[in-house]
Amino acid sequence: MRLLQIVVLIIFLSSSPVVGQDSVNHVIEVHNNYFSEPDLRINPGDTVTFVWMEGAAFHNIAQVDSSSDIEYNGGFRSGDPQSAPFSWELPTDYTQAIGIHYYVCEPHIANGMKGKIIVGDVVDTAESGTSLASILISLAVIPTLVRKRVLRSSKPQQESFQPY
Ligand SMILES: [Cu+2]
Repeated sequence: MRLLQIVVLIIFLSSSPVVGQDSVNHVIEVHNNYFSEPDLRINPGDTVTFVWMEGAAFHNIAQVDSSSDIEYNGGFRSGDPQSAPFSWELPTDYTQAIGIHYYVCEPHIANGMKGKIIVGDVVDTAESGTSLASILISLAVIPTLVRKRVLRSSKPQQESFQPY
């Protein structure tokens, strides 16, 4: 009977919802020919709302395949270009999809009006220059750490001897 109670308790605990981090509501301001957060990193489950700021005219958000792409090829799109006041929330399909989502403003991509939303703990290849450097540094440090540990573990155990 005691065992049954324990099993029931374990099942109850494992089925109770895990308390994760609170989701964050991000706002990307749409200005004339730029986005306020062109490199936004979010956690899956956060929300992203684009808000057309006062005076912002004739903009939209259209997903593209890469940072250098300029043409919508399916995916999310806010619709035809709009002027303030207007807002558009990125569908949850995308805010929960781990990866890098690139987008442009179709009328103003020639002016460089574009951005990206990085969902989750994804390494952005465009930033891999710094990442590569940090990997190389870690690789250089590891042998030193290993050597220290080996030396420490091969020392005689007399350190633990405590004479009274
Ligand atoms: Cu625009």
